[in-house]
Amino acid sequence: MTIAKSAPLLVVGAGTWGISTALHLARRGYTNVTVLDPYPVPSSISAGNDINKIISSGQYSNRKDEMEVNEILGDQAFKGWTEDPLFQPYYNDTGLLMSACTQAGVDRLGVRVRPGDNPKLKEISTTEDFQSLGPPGVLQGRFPGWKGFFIRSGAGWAHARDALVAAAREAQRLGVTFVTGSPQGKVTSLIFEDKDVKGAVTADGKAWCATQTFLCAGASAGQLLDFKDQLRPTAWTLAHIKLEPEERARYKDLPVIFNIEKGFFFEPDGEGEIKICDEHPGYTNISHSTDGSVRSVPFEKTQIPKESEERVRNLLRETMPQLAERPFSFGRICWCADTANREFIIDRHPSHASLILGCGASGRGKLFIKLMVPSFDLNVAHRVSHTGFKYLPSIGSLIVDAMEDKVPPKIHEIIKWDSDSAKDRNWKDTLGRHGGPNRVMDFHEVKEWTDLQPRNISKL
Ligand code: FAD
Ligand code: FSA
Repeated sequence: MTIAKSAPLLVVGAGTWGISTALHLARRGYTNVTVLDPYPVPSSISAGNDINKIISSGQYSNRKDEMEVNEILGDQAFKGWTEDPLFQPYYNDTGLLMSACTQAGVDRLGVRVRPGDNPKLKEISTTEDFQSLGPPGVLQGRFPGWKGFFIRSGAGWAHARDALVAAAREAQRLGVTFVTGSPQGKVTSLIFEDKDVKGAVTADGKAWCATQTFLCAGASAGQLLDFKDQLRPTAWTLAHIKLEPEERARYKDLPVIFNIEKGFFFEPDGEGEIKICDEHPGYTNISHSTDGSVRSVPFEKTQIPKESEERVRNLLRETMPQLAERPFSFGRICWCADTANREFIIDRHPSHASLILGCGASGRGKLFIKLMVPSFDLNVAHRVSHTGFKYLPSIGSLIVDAMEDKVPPKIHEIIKWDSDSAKDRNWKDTLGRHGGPNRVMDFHEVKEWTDLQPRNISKL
């Protein structure tokens, strides 16, 4: 399908993938692009609106088709962080510890490394090994039962919020119009007409007619289109601890510490805040409709469950006990959209020809990684997760390829609309994740929440 460069194009959602889409449309010379979002950029409900996100390079599967696709997408993204002048300033190549504790966890541990000898990879097992990954006196914990690998370079973190805003500003400079805030940017429905989608209507009643519409609304996408159970909004939590001014320099250059059963944390940001996430299979907010259908409904909250606070503090007790009892300076829940097989959905809708989907950024998980670290006896296949922020520099290009009908067939096969994959979906599937109670939790079960000071993260 040939789309005129001046055709009206509409992007629903100015989050991670919507901004990337707008940027790449503009870079390819499309001159009439509008992006709608109920919140000013960076949206307070965007999963990407965060001080930092893990960035890691490619990972390798033992299934040739998936391995190839993963390498291509991973390489494109990493190239963006390291070579695109727009994104380079936000990437920090600090290194990344990938670790686990139980045998099941270790068996699930995926390391983005080619089988065989990799000089960037170091096996870590003793308390002293773990402690020496950080600057002196920072990782004071005993790391009880931890095992892992340190990826020395080619992995680290990006300042997520700043990178998002920089990409949106660049898209704007190249001519993209952002209509944000509610009601004017809040899409209430797509315009379904003649079996197609002809744009979207916003909460102020305005109809935005478009030649092509991109749905990039993250965990909220399912409120605008029937995904045939392909999306399950699932939430995780994050908390911040603010260091004292005199402590900040000491914690700088801490690599990303990630235990796939317990959680992860980063070096402090410019304001001296350390972000910590607990890891688990996630929280849903399930509601049952009278017609028997089941859905998980996202909501906004700048608090976290008390049980989550306890998991974060436990992670700190094992790694940086000196911070374990400090008050949190911020916390929130953060929603992703999990597909049934954890593959992305980047495709032209099969029955609405002018609708392009950029959804399901939950994680490329059908990847089976062969680890060749002899002492761990991991010479077998494992599933890992690979979530969507790290693709910010490049994913929009693939989404625009979907509009231009030029996604290479081998990639299309893996990221296509695939409602069969969600048939009789198990809404409780952990999708290969570990941690917490090792089951998908639901917010209806949460009895107690933190009482943290709210903060407006939608304004810079
Ligand atoms: P979002 O960024 O959430 O964007 C969706 C947008 O749609 C928002 O701006 C929202 O305001 C907008 N929207 C909603 N409703 C409407 C509407 N009605 N009309 C118009 N617009 C609407 N990934 C990594 O790569 N590395 C990490 O370290 C990492 N850590 C994570 C930690 C946590 C706690 C969580 C929850 C996720 C993490 N991820 C990470 C995953 C990553 O953040 C997401 O995969 C990615 O940001 C999703 O991008 P998106 O564009 O699909 O959704
Ligand atoms: O490897 C990574 O990029 C980690 S993404 C962080 C995370 O919190 C996951 O650990 C979690 O399982 C979920 O996918 C949300 O993102």
